[in-house]
Amino acid sequence: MASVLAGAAYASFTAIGVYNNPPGGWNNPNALHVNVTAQRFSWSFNCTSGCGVAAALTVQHDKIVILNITSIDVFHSFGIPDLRVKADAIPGRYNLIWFSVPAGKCSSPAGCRIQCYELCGNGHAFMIAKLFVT
Ligand SMILES: [Cu+2]
Repeated sequence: MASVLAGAAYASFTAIGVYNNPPGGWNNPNALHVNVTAQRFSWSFNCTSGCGVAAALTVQHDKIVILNITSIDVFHSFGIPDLRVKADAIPGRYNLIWFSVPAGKCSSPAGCRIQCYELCGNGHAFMIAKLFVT
């Protein structure tokens, strides 16, 4: 029993370590840095290298992508279910999260779905964007 719990604890803390430590650190100059802004009922993406337009984020396979997420109105939550990525989008706060898309994920022309996970008003269900991978 104790070894099961110890195994679960080890796996949990290992996973937290991965989430908290992107390869190369949060200021990795080789990563794609994207400012993500939530507002009722849309997402907008702003990249240093021009990767985004409203409602679509385009990244390369295996690229480290670092998102800096905020909101300009109410609480939202940014999520990419296929990549198990999620972070709150809160006015006045900036939450960092990172991911990279492994080969074979999100590569169909339809891309992957980005959606809001915080009930934010009557358009919440339609607060959807797309992740495209090249
Ligand atoms: Cu919402």
